[in-house]
Amino acid sequence: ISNGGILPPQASSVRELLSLDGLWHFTTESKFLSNIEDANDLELNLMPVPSSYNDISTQLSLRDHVGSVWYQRKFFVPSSWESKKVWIRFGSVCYNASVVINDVVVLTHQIGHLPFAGEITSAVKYGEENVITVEVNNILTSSTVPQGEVTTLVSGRVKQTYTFDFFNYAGIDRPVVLYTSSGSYVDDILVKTDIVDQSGYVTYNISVANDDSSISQEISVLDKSGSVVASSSNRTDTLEIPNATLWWPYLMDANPGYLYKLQVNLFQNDNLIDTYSQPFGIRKLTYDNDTFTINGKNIYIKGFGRHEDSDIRGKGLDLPLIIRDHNLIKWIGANCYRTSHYPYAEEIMDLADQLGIMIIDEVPAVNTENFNNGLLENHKKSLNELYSRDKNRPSVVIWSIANEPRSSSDGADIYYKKVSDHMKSLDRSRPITIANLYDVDEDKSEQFVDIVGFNRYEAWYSNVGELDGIYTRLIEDTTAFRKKHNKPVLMTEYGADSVEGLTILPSYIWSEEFQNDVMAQYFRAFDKMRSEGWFVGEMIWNFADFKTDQDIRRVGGNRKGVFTRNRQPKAAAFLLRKRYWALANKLD
Ligand code: BDP
Repeated sequence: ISNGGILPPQASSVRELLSLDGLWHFTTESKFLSNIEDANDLELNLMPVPSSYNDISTQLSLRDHVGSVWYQRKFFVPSSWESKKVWIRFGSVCYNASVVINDVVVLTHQIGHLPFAGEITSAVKYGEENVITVEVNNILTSSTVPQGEVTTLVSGRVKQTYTFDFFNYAGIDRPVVLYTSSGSYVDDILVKTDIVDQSGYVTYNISVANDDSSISQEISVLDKSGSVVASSSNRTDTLEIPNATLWWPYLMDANPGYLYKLQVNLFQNDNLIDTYSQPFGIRKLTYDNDTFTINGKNIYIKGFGRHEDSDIRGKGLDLPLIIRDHNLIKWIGANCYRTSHYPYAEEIMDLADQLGIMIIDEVPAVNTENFNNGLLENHKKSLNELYSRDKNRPSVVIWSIANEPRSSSDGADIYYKKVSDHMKSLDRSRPITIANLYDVDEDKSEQFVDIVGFNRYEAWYSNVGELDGIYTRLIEDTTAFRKKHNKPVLMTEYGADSVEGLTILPSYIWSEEFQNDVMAQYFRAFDKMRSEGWFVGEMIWNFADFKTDQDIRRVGGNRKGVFTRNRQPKAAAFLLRKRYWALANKLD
């Protein structure tokens, strides 16, 4: 594994790129048939990449498979690549991956939802066909991130159990690419920005792999039209951009999501050996006990918890779906979402950067319990990889270091101090949060965050049907968090399930009316708390319905979406749209 950066590969005059997406051979039994026509069962032994594998076939056994599966395909490496370094990069594999090329293990990786890459220069045959096999294992244990447990049922079948509330999809769910580089290359780029008066300041640091004294560089900052607005010949520098166009969130400015590019050119003896174009936005975040600001303006978050989830493909990257989602996000007037409960695809994060959608970037640590050292190491590792991938993204405004940890248990305080110190050692420019489940007196984790996030399901999981209690209880709860921690407070989840088309008047649980009535009561409470200044945002659970493990509280999955799983609006979407647009006009 490359122990340096994880920059997304870019095709350029010096780097070539080849996609390995498409149909791969697939088996749960580690033996590949030479011809798929030889298969004597009903299912095709073919699997699309990218996609989760669970819902592709008709078999319960594959949907609920526990353990390894194998993917295999052939690929051709051009002879012209022989003089270069050759790499392979996976956008993510859930969860454990072992990559074999022509019988040699070239790469292994644990932890889903995060990219990994490795050099395969000496493993491939040039000007010939090669075979790649990827073993993907989905077992979750007490020390993996996220956690799970494997049990044996009365029938002898092995079952993966887990406490998190989304289906445990697995597979090669993001793109796979081969690419080339020169012997020495741009391994990583770090960009930080600041604003003083009208000027933007861009501080960058370029890491070069296999560096030597014959290598020099030219760095330029390009604006959106491609004009050079600043340049340098240093590896590390701070450049001034007079009259900078700032990166603003959607609906906080007429021109949201403005991106510059840091163009990095590496030379060796006057030859261009690498070139990389790193997008970034000029923006300044501040946070203290009372406020959270961007470019000097207070942020009020109007957003969602979401999932990467859709019919058939599960968590597989789906470009039509992600464009539809972001059209809906713009339509509804939201300015933010949390990547609950794991890092989302880089293609999704790119859209957020470009559209000015703020992101609360969450690690895959969901419902963490039974705190142990192995878990802590994996939790930290996932933070390292998340930071490494997303550190330059202007859209990322908060790091979420956990969702609903069992933070009232013994050891939770020690554990979360370590996790939060670790995140702070990586990045102090962004605040951190935890989406907390517990009451203020039970929770031991929020003392270590900058913005107190909490999830509440009044009139749903607690005091079911009691719409008239929501306002008082929520204000009491939120104020208690504020009093104890003296920090900004953010509602990271609230909501109620509804089955689209189920309409009952007067409202009754599971109906569209009930979901709307719950929301209306929360809105009253939010408005009251907003007037106090330290309440920094509201995020409804969930953007869209999504699949979960089988549970009698779930009707084909979790139905708290304001959109259906197929991305059509429920009544709730229109109510939310009215509120988010009204808030945008008031705040501008
Ligand atoms: C919260 C979890 C979220 C669930 C949601 C719910 O953070 O993952 O989907 O509740 O139950 O506890 O709808």
